[in-house]
Amino acid sequence: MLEIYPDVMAGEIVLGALAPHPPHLVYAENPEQNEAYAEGGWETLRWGYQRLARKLKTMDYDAMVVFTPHWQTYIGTHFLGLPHFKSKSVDPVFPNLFRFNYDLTVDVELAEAMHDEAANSGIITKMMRNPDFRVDYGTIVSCHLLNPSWDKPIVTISSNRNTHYYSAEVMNEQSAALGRACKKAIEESGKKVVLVSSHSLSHRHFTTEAPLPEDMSKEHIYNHSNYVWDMKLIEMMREGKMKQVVDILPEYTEQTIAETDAGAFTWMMSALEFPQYPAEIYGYQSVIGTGNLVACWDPNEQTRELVL
Ligand code: 2X7
Ligand code: FE2
Repeated sequence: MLEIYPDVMAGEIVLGALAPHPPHLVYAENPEQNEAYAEGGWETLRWGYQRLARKLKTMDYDAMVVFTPHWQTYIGTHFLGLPHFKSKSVDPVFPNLFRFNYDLTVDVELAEAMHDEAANSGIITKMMRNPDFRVDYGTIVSCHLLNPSWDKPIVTISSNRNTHYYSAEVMNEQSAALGRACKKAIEESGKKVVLVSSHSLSHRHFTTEAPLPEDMSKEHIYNHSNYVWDMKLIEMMREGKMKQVVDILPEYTEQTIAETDAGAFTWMMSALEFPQYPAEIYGYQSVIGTGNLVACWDPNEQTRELVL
């Protein structure tokens, strides 16, 4: 006789996105939430983002989980833990470009589930319950460009500064463990989740700004070495060699001062179980000298595309 089991809804990661957050990209889009005005700029990245945002609109998901380098915590990993945050986010380095009025919702249930699973696996964690907490611009830029209508709840995860306190190797281990814990929590939550790794690739940047920041005749990668490293990584992403990419991240991070120092990329790759399928590449461009890639990993073979 057939046994009937209750229909358990398994949660899943439906997409992982690499979503760089130079505030320049939001500035160049002129959304109503931002106070500054631009004459455009950085179209290669912005058009790539727009295409990825259209893909996301066709997908069924419950929440976006963003790991950001610009919420830096020195004791443990923190998770946004209140349902609503509203304030003005001002980029400390580029206040001329980014003064963004945000009003966002958080999936607190999912944040708590990831927090608890990470804590159970021995990671030091904390929920952020301060209603006056100002959400970092990394979260806001990546979420705005992936989902300009802000119609999905988010969760932000902080960057525990292991690279700087210990080493890039320790960061790789810690963020891989966090990725495993988040994956388990998502599966048990029954929710469909998009992961967002919010950062640039190579990250040396110019220390002076062009008189008109969006003057594209002044924009170029900081140096050729950074460019070659970025291209090597992208080639490996196309080939589906994500375990190998994560293995060389400590060296890459040191050579290019990459923003992979924050742990976000390792976290996302670990949660996706180090994809062996090709990444979807949406665009690469420099912003004030840094190397930036918009890409995603789609675990569903039916919807995975060759974009560029
Ligand atoms: O945070 C950033 C960044 N990652 C890259 C370029 C410019 C500004 O801000
Ligand atoms: Fe950054």
